[in-house]
Amino acid sequence: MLEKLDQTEQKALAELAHLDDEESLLQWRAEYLGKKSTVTEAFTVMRELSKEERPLVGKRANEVRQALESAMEARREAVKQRELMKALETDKLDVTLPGRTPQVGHLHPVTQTMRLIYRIFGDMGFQVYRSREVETDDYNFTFLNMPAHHPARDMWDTFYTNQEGVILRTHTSPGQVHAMREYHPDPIRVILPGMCFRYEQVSYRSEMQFTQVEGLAVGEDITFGDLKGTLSDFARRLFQREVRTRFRASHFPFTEPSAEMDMECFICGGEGCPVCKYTGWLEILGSGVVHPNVLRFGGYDPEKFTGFAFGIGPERLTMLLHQIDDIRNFWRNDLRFLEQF
Ligand code: FA5
Repeated sequence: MLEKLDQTEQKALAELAHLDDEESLLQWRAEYLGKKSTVTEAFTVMRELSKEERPLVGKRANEVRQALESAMEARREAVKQRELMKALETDKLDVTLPGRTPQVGHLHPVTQTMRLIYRIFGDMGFQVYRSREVETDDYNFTFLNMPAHHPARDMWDTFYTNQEGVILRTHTSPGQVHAMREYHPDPIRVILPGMCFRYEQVSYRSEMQFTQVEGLAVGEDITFGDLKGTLSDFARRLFQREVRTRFRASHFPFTEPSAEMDMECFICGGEGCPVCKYTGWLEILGSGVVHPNVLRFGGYDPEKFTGFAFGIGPERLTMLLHQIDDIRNFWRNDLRFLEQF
């Protein structure tokens, strides 16, 4: 047995010197230190040996086991070091290589138009006033001079929530009353941008979800002339040239008198297309002189104060600015469209 142990030790150590990965090391351990190895066999057969032989074999078997175990640990460490050196050699990081450019997006074309609008009105002294997209029926209609069952409510098809009296706002006008209630009795000059929702037939020029930028000026001696001057100047500043606009008499329950402003349709050059419904003009906003009842709901005395208000459609302006012939493109999320702006 002693001889066999000596031979095994020599053979095992010789083999170990050639192993260079973890898997073959494990196989080696199973073979020379596992259940069927000579070392384990030596401990099993010891019982059958004579009293003299037993301690000798026991001692030798222990020595061999320890020698093999520590040799294996040393080999394992060496293999690990070699692998590390190899990795350092092959996976070298070349910091001089040009980096990969991250894909940065850009602002949505309508957001870009909104920002142009903020800047123009900012220059004219209007502050941005944010107001909520989910509104009460009172703010969206009643305080805008449209009591329950008023037929004018039919102008705006509405999304209702399952909470009584809570709706998605159909226009940014409810913000007028929020602003008035916050600022009264001081004069006001604000724009109120944001999303609006209408349960409407979608078309080339109309979406169910779209933005508006409301404007509101309240003070003493504010007239319809101020409104017209402000909006004409706005159009000039936005398009950076003289553009043809026209004011059409209209009706809104919360303004008196009321008007809509159309702009020459640049999409067809005035010749007529589906966007302008073959009229050569595109409606871009509704406006008027604030109705005395709305001033009263907002906390202002209509004997002393007057005001004007307007609601612009930034999608329509973006269509004119970039000659886009279908409003539905804005929500399609098609990169081929969006990347052009
Ligand atoms: C209103 O919403 C009024 N609140 C505007 C107003 C404000 C009048 C203050 C008086 C005083 P109207 O429904 O016409 O009005 O919409 C105003 C503008 O929003 C339109 O001129 C158009 O540019 C845009 N707009 C309206 N509906 C849609 C739609 N479905 N899709 C895209 N833009 C729309």
